[in-house]
Amino acid sequence: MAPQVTLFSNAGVPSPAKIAILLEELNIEYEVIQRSLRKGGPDGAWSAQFLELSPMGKVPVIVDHTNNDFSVWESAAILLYLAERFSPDGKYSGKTLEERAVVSQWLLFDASQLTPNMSELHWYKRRHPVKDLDPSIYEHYETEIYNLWSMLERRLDRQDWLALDRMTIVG
Ligand SMILES: N[C@@H](CCC(=O)N[C@@H](CS)C(=O)NCC(=O)O)C(=O)O
Repeated sequence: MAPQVTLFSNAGVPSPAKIAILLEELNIEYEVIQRSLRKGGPDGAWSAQFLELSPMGKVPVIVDHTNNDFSVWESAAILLYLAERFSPDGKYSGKTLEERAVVSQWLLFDASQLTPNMSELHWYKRRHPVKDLDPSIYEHYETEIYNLWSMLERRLDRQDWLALDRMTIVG
């Protein structure tokens, strides 16, 4: 069967997995196309053709073949789009104003707090360690991340799913 959705991804990075989990949950027929990050050429994320789909030259990006090849980049926006398009009853994105507010709250918490702090620490500590960097730089990110994960632990001590009483786009 022709795929309903194409997911542009890269096997070595985490963000596209969030999209693949939702595509599976929604039972959407999809294909995954790998893009080489920080490279031009036919398979590169910096090729002129890919930059038309993803102006930052990053993954994930989706193309919805059931909607005139409409494309979306930025994982939080992709999650919202897929949930609203393929599950319009609001099961995954919230059925009421209040449910949608709680889902948005955790979605934005991830996009603005959790993932950026973890990415920065990963970048400087694992991928590009700076010799003799003041340890307080690492400590700043480690403390911040510890506090954010503690907050998630406290939430998940009280309920099975992060946002609502069921799985949503934020888990
Ligand atoms: N906020 C974006 C981040 C996208 C992003 O940074 N993707 C990484 C992989 S997880 C990437 O493509 N990195 C390549 C680069 O920075 O050039 C999202 O959530 O979609």
